[in-house]
Amino acid sequence: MSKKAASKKSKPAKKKSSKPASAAAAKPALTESRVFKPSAEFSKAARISSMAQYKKMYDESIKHPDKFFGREAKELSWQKPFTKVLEWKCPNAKWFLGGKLNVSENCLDRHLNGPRKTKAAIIWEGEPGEKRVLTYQQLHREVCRFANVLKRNGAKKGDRVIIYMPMIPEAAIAMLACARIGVMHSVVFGGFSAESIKDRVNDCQAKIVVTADGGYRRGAVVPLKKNVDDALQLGETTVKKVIVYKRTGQDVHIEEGRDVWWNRELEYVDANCPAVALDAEAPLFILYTSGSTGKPKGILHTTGGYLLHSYMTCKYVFDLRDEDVYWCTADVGWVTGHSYMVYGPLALGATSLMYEGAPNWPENDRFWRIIDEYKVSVFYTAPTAIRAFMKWGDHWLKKHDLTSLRLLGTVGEPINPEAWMWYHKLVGGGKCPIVDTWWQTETGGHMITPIPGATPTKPGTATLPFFGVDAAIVDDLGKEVGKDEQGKLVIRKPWPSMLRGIWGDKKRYQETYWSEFKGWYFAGDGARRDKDGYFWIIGRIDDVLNVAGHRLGTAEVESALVSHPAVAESAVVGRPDELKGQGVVCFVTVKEGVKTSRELGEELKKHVRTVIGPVATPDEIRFAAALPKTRSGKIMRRLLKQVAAGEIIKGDTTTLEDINVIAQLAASGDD
Ligand code: 7RM
Repeated sequence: MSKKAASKKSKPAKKKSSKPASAAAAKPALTESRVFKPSAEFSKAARISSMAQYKKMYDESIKHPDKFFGREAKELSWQKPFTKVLEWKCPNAKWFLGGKLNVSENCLDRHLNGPRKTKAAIIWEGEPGEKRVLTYQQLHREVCRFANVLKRNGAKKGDRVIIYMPMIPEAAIAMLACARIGVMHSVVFGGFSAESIKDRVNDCQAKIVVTADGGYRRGAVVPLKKNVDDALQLGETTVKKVIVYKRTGQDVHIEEGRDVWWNRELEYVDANCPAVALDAEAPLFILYTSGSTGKPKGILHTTGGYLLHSYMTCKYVFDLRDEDVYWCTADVGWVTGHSYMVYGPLALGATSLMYEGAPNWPENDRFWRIIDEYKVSVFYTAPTAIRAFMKWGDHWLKKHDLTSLRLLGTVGEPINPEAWMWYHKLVGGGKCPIVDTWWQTETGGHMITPIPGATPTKPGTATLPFFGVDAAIVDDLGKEVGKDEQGKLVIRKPWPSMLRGIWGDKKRYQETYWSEFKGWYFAGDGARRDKDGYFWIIGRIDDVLNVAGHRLGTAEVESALVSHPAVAESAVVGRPDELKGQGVVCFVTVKEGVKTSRELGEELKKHVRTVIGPVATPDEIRFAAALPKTRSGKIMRRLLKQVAAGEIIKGDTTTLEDINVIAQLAASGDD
């Protein structure tokens, strides 16, 4: 990067030739010439304040990972020091061997010996408007008490607990309580349905479910407890206890002998609960994420490496300080909520803001209102939210003072340069660095990201790899592609917070991530690098959609559709969507004798919502007489994508069994 191309005041150095893409799905702007350097003021105060410093640290992290990570890991609190940093037998990594520690102790107890004791750990606002602040001391107490409630209800080291909660502090309390006693949690997003809960409960053989009566979302009440009841009625279950937090006060069914009230249980326990010394490789949590089959994968993360990486990235990427009010808008049900609302910020002793509800409740300015009121200084959100804010109009922001912001972040999908510029100018007032962080449920934390006091940024690129991350873009044979050429994104070395497996499925772990290229992690994303070596993530190259920053397997939606009695076969594809990045289009063939209609289309949408949850709601159902298939019977998704996007069919169709079906599909839009 030439010095000339970057101005000090964080203004575009050159304005020409930057054609912002209008939709998120547009190709990355490799011609992007706008470069934004962090201001001298920001750099000076930052932990890493120059590219030279970043490069030096990066080189060490790659060449001498033992030394680099061994040193960083000493900043955590160890009950027994580790004796070896890494043992790598692909695909199995062990970090910090011999070491013992506890994640909850690192997030809580160790902050109680100094001024952080009375500092806000969690600032919370409910959707209806209630406010709560939990200091580190208070959070510690609540976590200890709830850990004792878990024990009282039979939780033992190594057990699995499902957490299905609204965005209230008790979600974080439940997670930390599990971590404290060596119980694994699996948080299920509150927008998932009974059926999804059941699948996850059964897959991980959970003993306890922690939930609430309900939660608030866009003025309505989400019937969480009812969904749990329904889930547990769907066949045999391993669940012995359901612990229910009273959030909304609505009527719920209480199953004698199985269900207990969180609030009542607290009366039976005290606030003493030692943090169990756990092996650095002890499992911490399972989080389910979509893959290219109908069955979500239970991604397994362990203790020491995961904690170190979430801690380190909060330190270097968000450059979090004691004075910051940090807000990550992700739900706790996604990995971002795990690493960047709970574990990372608390391990660093930061103040983490948590908001329960929707960004447009009661009005479109709720987020700006919160930033203004709490003087949020570091703000982390998703491109899909930014595009929605853009659409709602600038006047919503202008009513509020956003000058407390000093750093902005994005995650979840590629950000289109137009949205990046809007975020930079209108939210950041032109002065805040933006960290566009590429990572995955599997990676546990940031992998490709700017370092805010060092890396010059360009709208639309996640820029350069984080410490220890040996990222490359390769062709199908594993050869690195040239500048500006598209290829597959791989990681060639193990990193501390990498997934340790797929729960109960060693084979799938090996096949999904480590078989495409021997010895390397295959991320499932396509990408390119520009002349400065910056990574431009293009998006998934497998059958996984990214709808409003949420991962969704096309096969999951397909299996939900075929579970409806009217459906014979279905194929689900994504189509570019201005707001959500991708929309869900379902091609459906019905069974003999079934009549297609707009009503049936609506019914199928509702059916998918019921089976998977509102996140998976199809945008469009298109009925077809047949689906286009190759001679070997494979559905030709490439063609369907083009049909769904309204493009003219191009490319090779010679392997099509029945070319006529294409013409019929193109004309079949039902709504
Ligand atoms: C954290 C998270 C992972 C997938 C990943 C990408 C996409 C995430 C970015 C991004 C471009 C980014 N976990 N993705 N961040 N694409 N730029 N900054 O999102 O497991 O739910 O999704 O999301 O395709 O593979 S996730």
